[in-house]
Amino acid sequence: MALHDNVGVGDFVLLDRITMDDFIGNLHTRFKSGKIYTYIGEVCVSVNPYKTLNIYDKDYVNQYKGREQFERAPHLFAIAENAYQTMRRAGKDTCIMISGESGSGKTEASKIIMRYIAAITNVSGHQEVERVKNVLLQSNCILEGFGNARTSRNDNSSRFGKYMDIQFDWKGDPIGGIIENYLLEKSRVVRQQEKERNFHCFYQLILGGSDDDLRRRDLNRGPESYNYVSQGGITRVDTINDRQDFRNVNSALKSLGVHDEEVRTMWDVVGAILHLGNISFKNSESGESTSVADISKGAIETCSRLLGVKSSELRRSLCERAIAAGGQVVRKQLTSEAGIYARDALGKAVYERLFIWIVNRINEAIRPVKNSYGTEKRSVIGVLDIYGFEILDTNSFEQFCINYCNEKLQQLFIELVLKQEQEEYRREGIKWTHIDYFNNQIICDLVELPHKGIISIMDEACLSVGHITDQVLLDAMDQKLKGHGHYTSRRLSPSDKSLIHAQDFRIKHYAGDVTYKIEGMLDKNKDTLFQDLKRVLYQSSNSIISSMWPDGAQDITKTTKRPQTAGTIFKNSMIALVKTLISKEPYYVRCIKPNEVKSPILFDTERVEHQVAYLGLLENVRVRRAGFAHRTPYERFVKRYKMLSRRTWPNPRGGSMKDATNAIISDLRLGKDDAAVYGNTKVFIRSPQTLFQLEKARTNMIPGIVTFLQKMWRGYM
Ligand code: AD9
Ligand code: MG
Repeated sequence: MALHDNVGVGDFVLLDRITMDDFIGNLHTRFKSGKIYTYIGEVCVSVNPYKTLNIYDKDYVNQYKGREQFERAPHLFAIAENAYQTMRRAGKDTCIMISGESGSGKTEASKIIMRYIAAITNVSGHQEVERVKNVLLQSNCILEGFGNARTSRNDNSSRFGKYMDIQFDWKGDPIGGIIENYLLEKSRVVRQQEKERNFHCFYQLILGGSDDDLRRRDLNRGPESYNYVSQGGITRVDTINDRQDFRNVNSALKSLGVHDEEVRTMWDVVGAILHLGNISFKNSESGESTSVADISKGAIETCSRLLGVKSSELRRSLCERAIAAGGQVVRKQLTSEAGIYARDALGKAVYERLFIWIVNRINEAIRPVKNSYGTEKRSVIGVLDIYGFEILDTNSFEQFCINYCNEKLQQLFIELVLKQEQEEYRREGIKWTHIDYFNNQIICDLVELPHKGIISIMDEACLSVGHITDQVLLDAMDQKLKGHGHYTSRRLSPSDKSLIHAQDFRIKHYAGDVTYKIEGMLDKNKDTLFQDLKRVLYQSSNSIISSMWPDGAQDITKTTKRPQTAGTIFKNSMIALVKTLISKEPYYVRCIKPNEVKSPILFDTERVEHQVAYLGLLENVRVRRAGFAHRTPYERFVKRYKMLSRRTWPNPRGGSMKDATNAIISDLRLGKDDAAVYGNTKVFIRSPQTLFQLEKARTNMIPGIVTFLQKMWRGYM
């Protein structure tokens, strides 16, 4: 049986004691022998093996296809199979939520799940379904090219959140999908920390583009020569083949049906950003205005050409700012500092719009073709691969959003796991015992409540007139949040030595304390791009680029509604995501990173403990167990153990399956009378020992049964 693959226990609910040490011990034992998956009931805990395991091929697919979860060793395939079967049998929408910190294996898990679903569907070899499957799989490499980057923690770190619905027809074959993306970390386009890179696509173009590709974009130097892609001091990564990836992305784009002209534009935008980053400014003699420095002449020309805009216009919108005053447009000269700010804001915005355009373009390619009635019932399996909880040396607006996202998902996890369990007990007519669980609603509220939450306070500051600084924002937060158990700052806790800077504030997250830097928060939340720059791009002679900037058409002398802040947009997208997830039958994969050095052998107990704690895995086992180690439908129980009682072997004599189960358990005299509790459709077994005894008895019986069957067969022959 799957739960006994002889290496630790395959399901944490079977542990004798649910302590941190026992939990970690089991995880470690299994990791050492390459068993990276372990269940907590229907939740799959996965430890990143940091090596290629031979457990995903066709043979493995066949082992899991059509099987029940507990029939085979724990595996992601079983979770995918569960979600697929629930979707098919019950016609329910399902979703698989993959969580864990950066580098724990979420994206790999999501791809393994997608590949499994592709492998088990379309048995009739329908051509259109084959195309859809191919497109769904291929979309990954494009999204990774433009949305992933090397960070200090993961060579292929996803810098955006992704939720993908795979849609199925009534036969259970994929007919399309839709991707939702969340908050791309666009600040990376213009700034990278030490040992980190910009998004992969920049290096793919420079290192993989043909002579023609490079000549067209005046890219005649190595990545080291471009300011936007060389700040981290690392441009090549051992585990990444940018040259090959450039080819893969282009061929994936082709198989999605993206036109040549669109592909050319995508790479033109990437090239334009590379040149944009090389534009520098110098102040005028008086020091008040700026002009694009002479050395940048080539850069601005090429950048403009690639974006299809007039270089004089681009130059002007980087050196001046148009302000509406009394129905008139007044032009104000910018300082060189402000010029750099405008340049970087432009680089970030151009890249973000390109990324959104790409996601939309992929969605167009995977949108299901309507059947002739346009009404076909569809079911979906959603796969969520979103950034994990992050504590970096310096935490800014991005980490604040990412960690808030993880709070929301943890909250959902608690609600759904508890709810699912309680419902099961109610259905089965069994008494529920209360389990203590840390409820993180209070932290979600701290971030998102109207008026009192941090996002609201930030928005108020952004919308105020006058000179509002980050310090003013921090003062407002201190004032409104003083006394909140999960918020503090240097001023509120002067004796706290861990709050080093006066401009720091700290949130006590469910996963740990994170100190955020207030500097830059207002700016990132406001996320302004001057209207001049939008207008220049809207007027691009390249219609694809122009289509990315519909808001550039606005007349700046007309007052328009202020655009929503980045924080509010993110908050709303999280609320929408939770709504989508809650409407589906959930399955979970909880990913764990065994060490910080990408080693396939090192198991850093302290780091793993921390993750187990904040993922709430021990509580998860306790809830799942709530007094019972195992539960199984009567039919399945009898099928497996019927040889253990004369009353049920070879077949139960009359009575219900519940009676037969009772007969087996009482004939074996499995300890106390309350070893098992009988629900409406399932038997609930109290202790792991009882289950082990059953299994042992079964194993002992098997040789006898084999002899019995052999004799019987001989009798026939
Ligand atoms: V991040 O939050 O996007 O920074 P992820 O997505 O959790 O992170 P990812 O899936 O990218 O992590 O895994 C990191 C690396 O671990 C991969 O590039 C692989 O080298 C390695 N990995 C992860 N899972 C597996 C696996 N099942 N088998 C082999 C794996 N290697
Ligand atoms: Mg990832």
